[in-house]
Amino acid sequence: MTAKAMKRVLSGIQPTSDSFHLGNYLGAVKQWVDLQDGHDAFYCIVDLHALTIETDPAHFRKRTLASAAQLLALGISPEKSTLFIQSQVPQHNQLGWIMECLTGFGEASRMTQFKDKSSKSGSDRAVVGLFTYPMLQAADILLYQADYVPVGEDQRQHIELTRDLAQRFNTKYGQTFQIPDAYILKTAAKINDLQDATSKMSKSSGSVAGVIEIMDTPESNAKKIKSATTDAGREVRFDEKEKPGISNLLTIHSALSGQSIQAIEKDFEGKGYGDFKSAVADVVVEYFRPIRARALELLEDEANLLSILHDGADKAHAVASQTVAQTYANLGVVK
Ligand code: ATP
Ligand code: LTN
Repeated sequence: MTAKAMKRVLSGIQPTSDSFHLGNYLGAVKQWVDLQDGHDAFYCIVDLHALTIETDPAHFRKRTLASAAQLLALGISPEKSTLFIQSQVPQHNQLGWIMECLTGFGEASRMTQFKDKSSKSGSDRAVVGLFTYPMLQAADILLYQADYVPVGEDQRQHIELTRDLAQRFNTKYGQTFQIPDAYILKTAAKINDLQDATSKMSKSSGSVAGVIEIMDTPESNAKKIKSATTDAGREVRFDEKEKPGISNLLTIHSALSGQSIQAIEKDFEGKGYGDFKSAVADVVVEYFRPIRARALELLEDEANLLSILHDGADKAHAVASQTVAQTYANLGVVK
């Protein structure tokens, strides 16, 4: 199938930590890898979005490159997908501004991610970039005329806003943007914290022991799984209400081993939590061992990594510059 005949997919991930965690992979990146086949896929490391959180420059650079290396090691193929760094395509900022001029103040104030994040840092300390974050995200998507945006449920509201903005622009200034659909898999695993199985695994949760990082050593990850809090009783059974800890581990095992939850429950009939946790640790460690090694290898050869990203940025630029040119023309911007 030619790129033209394929539906276009776009998604982004923030380079806000040294390593992606298991939730990022099973909830997001795994879908990206699957969608590469049969779609014209654009995947973006959204470093400008990550600037809404204060970081030091050395960390920022390292994390951006580490994100790229991990995406490649996890299976994003530069032959199939366009993988690039957002800041290398300045059209994101250009269209971001247009989106800001189209968004109502009240509309932006209703974004729940903004409300959550700004209340966490205290509204006096929150930066304006956090408020305009969804408009930059809308630009990321609309620049590429994306048909589908694979994201987690938490991003649904931002995709709705993006659709509203695209429709508003098209109505006022003439057909310019494809209206994108959120692509949210019900079956995409939501992974919880190993120490607190009722809250999601998250880089900002603060609980280091509850988060499985892809770039962490096999020993450390095995230890974390073996010390995961489990529940009352001894039966390995999927029951999110009564047994959130065991259910979370069953979800992880099943997603990585490809075995059904029922089959795993059956394997552990009559065995205790200890045996089960050792088996989950093995599955996780063996799954990520070659991926971590590949990511470290990619990071060793920075010139090669940068060349992949520059090629991606060139391809992205070709599409994005056309969209901005059309947008400016429709707005009556003098050329
Ligand atoms: P933060 O803690 O800063 O909110 P995060 O760890 O939640 O960060 P994001 O960068 O917000 O990660 O998310 C990247 C992608 O990973 C999103 O598509 C999100 O839906 C997905 N994701 C994040 N955490 C999980 C999780 N625990 N389970 C499933 N998917 C997740
Ligand atoms: N806001 C998203 C990251 C993101 C994104 C995008 C996702 C930025 N731009 C464009 C999809 C499409 C997040 O926090 N996960």
